[in-house]
Amino acid sequence: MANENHIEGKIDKNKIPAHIAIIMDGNGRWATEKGLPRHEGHRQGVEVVREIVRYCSKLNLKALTLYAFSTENWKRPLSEVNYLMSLPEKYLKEELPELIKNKVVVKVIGDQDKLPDKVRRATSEAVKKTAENDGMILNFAFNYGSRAEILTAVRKIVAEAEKGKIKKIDEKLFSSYLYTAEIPDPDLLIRTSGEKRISNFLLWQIAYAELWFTDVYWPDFKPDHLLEAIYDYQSRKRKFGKI
Ligand code: V0D
Repeated sequence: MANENHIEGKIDKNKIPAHIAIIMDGNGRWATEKGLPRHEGHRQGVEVVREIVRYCSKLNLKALTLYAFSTENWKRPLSEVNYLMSLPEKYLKEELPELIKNKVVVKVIGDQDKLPDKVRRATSEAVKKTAENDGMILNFAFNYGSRAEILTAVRKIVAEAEKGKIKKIDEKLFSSYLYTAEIPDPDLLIRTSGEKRISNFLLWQIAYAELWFTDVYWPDFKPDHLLEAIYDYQSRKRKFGKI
């Protein structure tokens, strides 16, 4: 890591948020404003995923969750959906060896049943090959929707309760039925590209998260922007402590 970086020196390395979640928005707009087809924005978006994953792994985050594809994204033109579906394989083909070297644990949350077989095979291979690692959890939200996740959990809990298998329904039990069961809740949620919405992302899990929004489009997002968000997170936490 280069150390002339001004913002880097202001960060308290002992108070890095354990889990950062990112809504990677603005790829299409980035491309359109440059007169490029939308898929060029997605292509550049993958490069940024690479860079940010490496950087977070070096910062010793416990978990990084990236919102890659929502259940609403199927409504996009077929050509764009098809291009998006090629990205997990492309990313994993190029990055899996390095992820393994860095002890990263790859996870995927969302409804994987409705994904093309080819894509599911690629992601489940990565999940399997990294499951025993002990480094950062890299969690891709892929065909993910938070309300559907909550309803799926409710249905499972009701089914098991009817069989008399559940004693007490509390927050801990409920959390254990979500896709994110093994992952601590996010401390910091970042959304790029100026929209100030949650868009059905991790509704239960962000109950206590700090929210950080930037106008920067995802393809222009740099490690320095991440540090800016972490710096802001740390100064908000300090204010809380002083009450
Ligand atoms: C495009 C910007 C990595 C957002 C980032 C299918 C939109 C790049 C993945 C990925 C996407 C997903 C699962 C996995 C490994 C990698 C990815 C999609 C889009 C949607 F196991 N980037 N990426 N998936 N974009």
